Amino acid sequence: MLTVFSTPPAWGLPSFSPFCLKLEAYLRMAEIPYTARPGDIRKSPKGKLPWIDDDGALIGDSSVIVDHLKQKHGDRLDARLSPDERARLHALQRMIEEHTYFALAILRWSSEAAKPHLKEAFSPILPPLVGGLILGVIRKGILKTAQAQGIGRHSHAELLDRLRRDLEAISVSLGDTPYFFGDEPTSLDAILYGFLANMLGTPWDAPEKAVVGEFPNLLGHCARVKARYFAAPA
Ligand SMILES: N[C@@H](CCC(=O)N[C@@H](CS)C(=O)NCC(=O)O)C(=O)O
Repeated sequence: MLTVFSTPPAWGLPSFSPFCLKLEAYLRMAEIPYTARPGDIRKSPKGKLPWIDDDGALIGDSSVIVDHLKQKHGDRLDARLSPDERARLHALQRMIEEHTYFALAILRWSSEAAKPHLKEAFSPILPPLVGGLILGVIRKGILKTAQAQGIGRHSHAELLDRLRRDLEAISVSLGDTPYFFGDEPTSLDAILYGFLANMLGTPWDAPEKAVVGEFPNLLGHCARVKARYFAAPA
């Protein structure tokens, strides 16, 4: 049996982490049965969420997990892609996971309006008395890492502009097809869903929501994946 350890459901999403939601989307698209459980990050092999327990094998990092699943079950989503399409998938994945993510994380974790919603979302996985303190430590850690990397030194306006440029590249690449590379989803569609649903699903008036709203085909993509893969429980 495959168990996914992730952030718990919140704000109408199965998980409020883009990487955890990406993994759940991949599993549903590839029709691999799983159970999702809130994860204690201290037990994660890479110290981050998500991780999986697959018949006793503990594996961390959503991309390492997807590679493992491809080895075990076959490459159900990406096998048909040409070398050129694989190159585009790789470049967009790196941009989304290593750049868009950090712009999003800074905007989320530095928002005053987000604070009560993050506290509520984290409450099932944090101890009741010191949960608020731990959340403060997590917030500091994320913002400090972003400062050290460099992206955290931009203003919010600059971050929103960087986010807009990433989304524009994704939007142009998606075009007017239902999914990247055609009529059926690939692993890139799972990644994009994890991020878009998290940007659009925030219960506070997050500025990143309006930026996504500038790209009708991205709104359509998010709605399409949600209707097809997340209408029913796993
Ligand atoms: N490369 C990792 C990134 C995972 C990641 O950054 N997860 C976040 C939640 S969205 C996390 O666990 N953050 C806690 C921390 O950094 O201490 C993956 O693809 O799984």
